[in-house]
Amino acid sequence: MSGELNSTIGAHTIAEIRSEPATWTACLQRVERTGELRSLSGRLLQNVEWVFIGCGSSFYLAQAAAASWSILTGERSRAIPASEIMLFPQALPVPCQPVLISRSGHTSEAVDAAEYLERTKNLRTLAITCGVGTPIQKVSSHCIVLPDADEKSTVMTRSFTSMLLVLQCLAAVRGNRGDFLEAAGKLSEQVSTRFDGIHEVVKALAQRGPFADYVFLAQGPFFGIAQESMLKVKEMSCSYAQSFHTLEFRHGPKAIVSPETLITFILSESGFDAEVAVLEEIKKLGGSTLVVANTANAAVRRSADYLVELGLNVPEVARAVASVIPGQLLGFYTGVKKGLNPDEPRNLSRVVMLEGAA
Ligand code: F1P
Repeated sequence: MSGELNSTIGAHTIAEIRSEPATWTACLQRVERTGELRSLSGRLLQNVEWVFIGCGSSFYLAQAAAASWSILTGERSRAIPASEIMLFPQALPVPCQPVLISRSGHTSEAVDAAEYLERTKNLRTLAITCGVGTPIQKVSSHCIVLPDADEKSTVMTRSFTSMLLVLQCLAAVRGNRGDFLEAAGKLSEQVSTRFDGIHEVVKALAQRGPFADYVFLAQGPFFGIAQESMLKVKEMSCSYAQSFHTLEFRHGPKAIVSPETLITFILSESGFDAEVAVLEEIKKLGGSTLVVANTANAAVRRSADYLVELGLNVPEVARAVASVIPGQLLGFYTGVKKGLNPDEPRNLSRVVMLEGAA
């Protein structure tokens, strides 16, 4: 029956979403045991721009990682889709420190980009992946492998948050942000205790849908999180979904606001007042709203039709991984409501290999 979850529909995906906090712990324990973040931090380039590269979810992860990198280290950074490296190589800042992100380690655009950077540009790349012994590991000079975060599902959930958290920890090591590292260790427990509350709000919201259009808004390190939330809803529920920087939404996109549009605000603390002003404006225009905030105030409560309050006692940038869970659950439960199986998204495969790739 549409909207009801039987034991097989989406079983892998929901289990992988639920396992996120435990997976973060497993990944952090692994890199702690190997000491690789410390050894890598010293071996990677200084005084150059860091370029985070990926495809799909891994590109949105790159966006969140690049913003986090600059915040935690003070170093310059940007995110580029792997295809751009091949099609517009002149847009790449050289020298730079490239970081390739790929859950599978097989995506041909990512592997080709790594090969090009190593061989043609003579740059030593760092890769992060969940697969063991994959092509990207063979091509890249350095590689962080997180097998605990690998998934059976086509859509990325725990692999996204785990790879992002580990890259943030690498940034924290490099930027001497002991406070971040301490907080990262506490995140799993804090999110575990709040998971059921988040789940309840999002499941109830999905039951009210589906909406004609889903919009995700955020700024700074949360923009990549809005992008990934948008992708989760598209992939798992075949819905029309978009994302924008929150204040950019005023510059044209707000024309689409209506009760049939669900607008999700992922609020930061740094930009809280300015972002809440957009929320209030959109509510007045008649949009349906979901707010994901660490702590809500009266204005947020007035304008949020649905509210997820994370209540995490960690630095702002460490909340990024928790902030994507509502979008993952929204994609999942909207797909189920529409009679789809989120484990088998339409037209998608787990790995994208371009024709002619090995
Ligand atoms: C990730 C990705 C996913 C997407 C799709 C194909 O590739 O592009 O984002 O959901 O199913 O794969 P990668 O991280 O394995 O390179």
